[in-house]
Amino acid sequence: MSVLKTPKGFRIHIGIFGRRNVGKSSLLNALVGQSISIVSPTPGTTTDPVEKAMELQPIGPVVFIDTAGVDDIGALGGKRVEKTIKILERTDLAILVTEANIWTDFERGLIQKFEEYEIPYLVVFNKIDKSAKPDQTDINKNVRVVYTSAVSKVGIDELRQAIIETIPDEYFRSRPIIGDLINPGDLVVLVAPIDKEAPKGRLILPQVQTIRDILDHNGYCIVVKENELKSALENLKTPPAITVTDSQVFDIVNQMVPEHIPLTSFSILYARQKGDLREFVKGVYSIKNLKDCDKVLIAEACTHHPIADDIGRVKIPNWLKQYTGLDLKIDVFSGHDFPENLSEYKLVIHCGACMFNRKEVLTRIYKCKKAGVPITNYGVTISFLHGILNRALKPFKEVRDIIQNQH
Ligand SMILES: Nc1nc2c(ncn2[C@@H]2O[C@H](COP(=O)(O)OP(=O)(O)OP(=O)(O)O)[C@@H](O)[C@H]2O)c(=O)[nH]1
Ligand code: SF4
Ligand SMILES: [Mg+2]
Repeated sequence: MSVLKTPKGFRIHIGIFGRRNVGKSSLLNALVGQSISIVSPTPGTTTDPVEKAMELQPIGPVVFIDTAGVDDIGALGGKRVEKTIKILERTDLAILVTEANIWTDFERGLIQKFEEYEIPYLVVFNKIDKSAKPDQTDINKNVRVVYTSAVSKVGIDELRQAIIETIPDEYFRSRPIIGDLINPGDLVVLVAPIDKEAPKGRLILPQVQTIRDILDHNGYCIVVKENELKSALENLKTPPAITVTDSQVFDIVNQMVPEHIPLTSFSILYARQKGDLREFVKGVYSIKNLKDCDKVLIAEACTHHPIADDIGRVKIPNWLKQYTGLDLKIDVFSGHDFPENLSEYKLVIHCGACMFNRKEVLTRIYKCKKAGVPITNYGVTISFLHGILNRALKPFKEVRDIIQNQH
C-alpha cells in the first residue's frame, strides 16, 4: 500500500452486483475511466472480485468492487457466488446492474439481500443502446434507477451522481478516533512499544491514524515507548488530557500513569471507531461464563505471518487460560475469512480492525448477535483480563451503565 493512499478501512466500499454478462466490469471501467476489470462477451469473465481504489469527488476516497456474476451454477459457480455474497459484508453502497430488458426474481432476490444487510442500493439498466427500457418494474419508488450504455458511455455521469446521492450522509461525517475526547490545545501521550511485532521503520496504522486525528482536532501529542513513559510524564509541565497505550503493555502502563490521568488503549478507541464499543463491553463479561473445552474464536482483520509471541495466537490465549484456569479451544481466523457457523463458539474476540471498514465489523457483530454469540475486541479483553477495564473505559460515557450493572 502506498503511504500516500488513504487506507482501505477509511474508504467507502461500493460493490457492483448482478447476473453474468450484463456489463458490470464495463461499467466499472467507464466510471473510473480506465480498463481495470476484464470485459468479454463470455459470461462468467470476472471470477474473483476486482477492487479499485479511487477518489470520487465530492465524496472522496472510495473503493469500487467488481464482483463475479451471481447467477452462476455448478461447483465453480457456487464458490463464485459465495465470494460475491461475502462482498456484501463490506459493502457500504450496492449497485445492482441488469440489462435493459431484464427484471426477474433473480434481481429481486439480490435486492432482498441488500435489504437484509441494510445496504443502500441503486439499480442500473445497462445496454440501453441494445434494448428498450423495461416498461414496468416493482422497484421501490425511493430507489434511484439509472439507464446506461457502458459501451457508448451514455448515463455514466448520471450514475456517478446517483452514487453520490445514495450514499448516506453519515458516511461523509467521519467518526473521530480520539478527537471528541480532547479539547483544542490538549496534550495526548501515546505509548507505542517497539517490539518484535512492530514493523521496521514505521509506526502501525492505529498509531498513525490516532496522531492524525489529534492534529485534526487541534491537539498535540508525544509518542514514547513504555520504558521512557515514566520520565516523559515526570518532565511534563501539565499532565496530558489522556494517555493511550498499546494494549500489550496495558498493565505496566497502568502502573506508571497516575490515577488522575485518563488512560485507555488504541484498540479500545478502535472498538468504537470501527465497531460498537457497547457490544464489545457487554461481550467481554461472558469470559466469566466460559467452561472447560469451550471454543473461542479470535478474528484478525489482517493476514500477517504469525511470530513467536503473537498477540492473537499466543498472548491472548495464554492470558485467557491464566484468568479462567480452563482448557479452552482457540480458533484463529484472519482477513475477510469469518466462519459461517458461529454457534459452536462461546465467544468471539476481534482485533482493532484498522484495516477494515466499519461496515464489515458491524456485519460481524450482527452475525454474532444473530447466532447468540458474544463478541468483544482485543483491547477490551486485555484490559478485562488485567483487571483494568473500568479505568480503560472511564473516558467513554456511552458504556457507563453497562459497567455499573456489573457491580
Ligand atoms: N451493447 C452493449 N454491450 C455492452 C454494454 N456493456 C457491456 N457490454 C458488453 O457485454 C459483454 C459483457 O460485459 P462485461 O462488462 O464483461 O460484463 P460483466 O457483467 O462484468 O460479466 P461477468 O464478469 O461475466 O459477470 C461484453 O461483450 C461487453 O462489451 C453496453 O452498454 N451495451
Ligand atoms: S491485527 Fe487488526 S488491529 Fe492489528 S494491524 Fe491488523 S487489522 Fe489492524
Ligand atoms: Mg465482469
